[in-house]
Formats: sequence, structure tokens, C-alpha cells
Amino acid sequence: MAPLITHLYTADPSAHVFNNRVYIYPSHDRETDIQFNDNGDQYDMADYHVFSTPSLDPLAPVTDHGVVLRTEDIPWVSKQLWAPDAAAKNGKYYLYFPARDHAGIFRIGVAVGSAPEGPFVPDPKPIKGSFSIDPATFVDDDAEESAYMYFGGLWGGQLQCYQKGNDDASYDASWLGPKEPSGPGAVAMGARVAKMTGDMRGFEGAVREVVILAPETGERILADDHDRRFFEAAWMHKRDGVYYFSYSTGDTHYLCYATGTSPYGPFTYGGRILEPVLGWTTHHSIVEFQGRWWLFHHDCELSGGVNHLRSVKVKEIFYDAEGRIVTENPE
Ligand code: FUB
Repeated sequence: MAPLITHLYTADPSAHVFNNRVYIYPSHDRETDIQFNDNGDQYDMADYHVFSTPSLDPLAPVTDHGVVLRTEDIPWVSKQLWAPDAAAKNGKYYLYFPARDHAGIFRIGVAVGSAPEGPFVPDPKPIKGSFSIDPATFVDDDAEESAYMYFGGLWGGQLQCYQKGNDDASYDASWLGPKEPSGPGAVAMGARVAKMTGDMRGFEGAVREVVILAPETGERILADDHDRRFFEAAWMHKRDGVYYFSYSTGDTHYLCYATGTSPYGPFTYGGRILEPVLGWTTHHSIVEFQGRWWLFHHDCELSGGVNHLRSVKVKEIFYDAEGRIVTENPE
């Protein structure tokens, strides 16, 4: 499959169906002189575009709706507009984005618009209680349309600095950098999840850890199980009443999923969605469109393998009779 967008580098695609059209909210990768390191400093993005298409099969031309938010529009941000997401509720559209604040700490912000393609006006401060990266917001199909934000990422994403708790008082700067828990018996850190307030601009109640269990033991995945532990790129979708929590394993480059019966988990590891693509990172979203399920992801084919210059792709995914996702190979 060819990249969907070729006039810009784009990554971390969060796809949603609004008004019977697929909208894509990706990171906008750009060239930089910053040397590659395991802290992700070379991912130095400074704005967001929104894209959309009316058809995936056949693929109709993808419209670039232009720049919808820039670093200089957001008072609390210093740099690194990383993987965004969007949500709709009560006729309003919300763009969620992680970025470093002026102290260098990743937080998650929200910007509000009245159309899926923006423009979006950012709140002047990050979401209270937010930290780390890669927000993914899921609106459930219950009567209240309860909404949840999943977030977190290891190494450059700073999640490992919150091992003692989910607040600023627990933040431990000695864990900054490409570090994570390890050693006999150490359990993997989970992504975080918080219920959103009715206005979609804050967290309601406590931030919780997303627990992933190994099917063979019923116990938590271990920290050194790098083929299965959560690293970054959380996503949630629901199919036939089952909650599918999916994520990247980072340094082993898999997209994996785990299933559960509640949006809070626990989730039981289910398998791989996508084998490693060209490039270090892998990051995705899964969306149902016109009765079929689609995986949006990225690779570095267009840039010839430059890790921080990525391009969004899409492919259909399939489920077996038990609801297991069939593993795909990159194309
Ligand atoms: O795009 C910057 C970071 O790279 C994202 O936040 C991660 O998920 C990884 O794709």
C-alpha cells in the first residue's frame, strides 16, 4: 500500500469517522538537524494538519485541510507536538495533543472546534492531572457516551518517571531518558486511563493504570517481556461488546492488542496486529468504516528509512470467528 499523504511527512495517525467521512489526525514530521537518540529528541514536530477522505475502497483523494494548530498558538507548550487524537461529543470536536511544557515535562492539551477539520482553539493550560504522551480518546456507546483517555509512553515519553503514582508529587526525574523497569519479577508499566469530564476538557476521578495480563498465567505481563509489554501508542476500539486495547511494543516494533470487558481493563494479551514496519516507531489507530475495519499506521518507506520522517498508510484488518485479530504484514 502506498502512503496516503506524499506532500508532507505524517505519522501516528488517529482515524475517526465523522459525518460519514474518515478524518485522520496525524503528527506532522519534519526535517531536523537533531541527531537520532533513544529519547526521541529528533521527533521535533511543530504543528498539526487534519486530513480526510470519503472512501477507503477505492481510496478517494485525501484532502489536506491545512494547519489547524501550531506550537506558537499554545501558551503552555515549549516543543515537540507528538501523536494527537480527536473526539466528538455534543456537536463539538476536540483535538488532544501531547507536548513538552516549559519545564520540559510532557503534558496533554486539548483544543476545541466546531468542525472535524478545525480550526481548533487550545485551552491555555494542559489538562489538569495529565502527563506523558500519546492520548487516545474513546467515546463508549452507553447512554451517557462516557469518554475515556488512554495515554502514556516509555523512554522519551516519560511514563517511567511516574512509577510511584500518577501525580506531580510522584514524578521522579532520575528516570528521564531511555529507561524503564527491569529485572526478575518486575511487572511492566501500564498505559494510563482516565474518564473524561462531560465537557471533554478534563479528567473526572483518578488516573488508573491499564493492566495487561498474560493469557498463559493470568498474571501481569513482565517488564522484561519486550515482545508483549506496553511501550506507547495506546488505542481503544470496541467490537461486538469487547474492548480492544492496542499499543506499540516500542523497541521490538510490534503493534499488539489485548481484550477485556471494561474500558478500564484488565485486558488479556491477544496477539500481534502488525509485524514491524520500516522505521523504529510503529503507531496506529483502528476504525470501523462502512462495515469494515481499518488499521491506520505509518512507516518510513517514503523517506527511504529515516526514522523521524514517516508516512501514514491504511490497510483492512480481519477478525476470526473468536474475535481474534488476524496478524498483518507490512506492505
Ligand atoms: O511521533 C512521536 C512519537 O513517536 C509518538 O508520540 C510515539 O508514539 C512514536 O510514534
